[in-house]
Amino acid sequence: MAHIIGTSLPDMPWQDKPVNTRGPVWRYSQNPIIPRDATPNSNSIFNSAVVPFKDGYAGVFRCDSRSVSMDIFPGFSKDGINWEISAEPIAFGGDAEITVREYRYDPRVCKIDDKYYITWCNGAHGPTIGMGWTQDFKTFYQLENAFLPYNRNGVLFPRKIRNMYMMLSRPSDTGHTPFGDIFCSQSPDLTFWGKHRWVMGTINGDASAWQSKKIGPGAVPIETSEGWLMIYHGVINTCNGFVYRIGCALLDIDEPWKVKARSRNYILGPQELYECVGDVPNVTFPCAALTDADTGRIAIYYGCADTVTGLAFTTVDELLNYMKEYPLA
Ligand code: BMA
Repeated sequence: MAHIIGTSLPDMPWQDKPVNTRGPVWRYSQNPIIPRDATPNSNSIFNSAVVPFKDGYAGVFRCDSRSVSMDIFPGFSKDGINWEISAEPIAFGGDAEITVREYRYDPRVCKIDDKYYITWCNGAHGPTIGMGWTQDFKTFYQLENAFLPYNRNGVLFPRKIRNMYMMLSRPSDTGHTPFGDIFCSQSPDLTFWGKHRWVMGTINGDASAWQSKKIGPGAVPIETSEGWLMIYHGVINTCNGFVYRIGCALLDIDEPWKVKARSRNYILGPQELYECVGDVPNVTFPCAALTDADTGRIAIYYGCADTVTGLAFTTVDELLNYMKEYPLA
């Protein structure tokens, strides 16, 4: 059996797989866990990231306001399900030339050593990858933007690989990008990024049409005995617009731009009302996962219809077996 390489998290959110579940992922029965109006001025709360913190959890949440501006907000939870989200967005310290805010959205949080690094889509003369860190989710410091515009979906690996920090990302354009592949970049210091390697692209044609338009990394990759388990989003363009689904792939442990397996089928997609109806219909968008190394359990946090936040469950074996059952040849 494959196993997760990481820490124990025995109290993480969990429900057993219901009988008659089709596919490797099942939803939390009380979804959505975060409603659109959980803060005084929020229009929507979605595409957000959580991590274990002290004896509970902390997170960084995308809350669009009722003037429909996009920003990121800290939050805390005892159980990973019920969240207290700050009414005030994160204020970063750091170089004043860097901390200028245009817009900020789709945060990820990645613990490396004793710091929690936040990456997000940062407006800086076009979207790019903003970076910052915190140790307490109260005081935050911003680093240089990782890349030139345009880029979205910067996702760090949770440890150095061959002595380099690594980050997955999806280069893009200024607008609502009609393309997108996943790349892997390296840095010795979290400031200078290079050695940009292509990881994987869209699948044209009929083989796996749900990921035919663009793909982008989602949760922080999960280290397993078989390689890095990457949970990502894939998009198809339909007569009614984009549909965002969730897939998984397995990346080489030392050279994570090399893909060892990838699922032909999506693992989760918009099917429930709260995933299909909202400000942007038909979007499931993963930004985080909690894991328990003892049991192989995985809890995926995902934005639903760009409006609310959902939770879904799987295990490392479910995902690895599904990639074997429905391989992308
Ligand atoms: C992407 C991003 C996401 C969003 C998705 C669907 O380009 O803006 O934040 O969930 O579109 O609208």
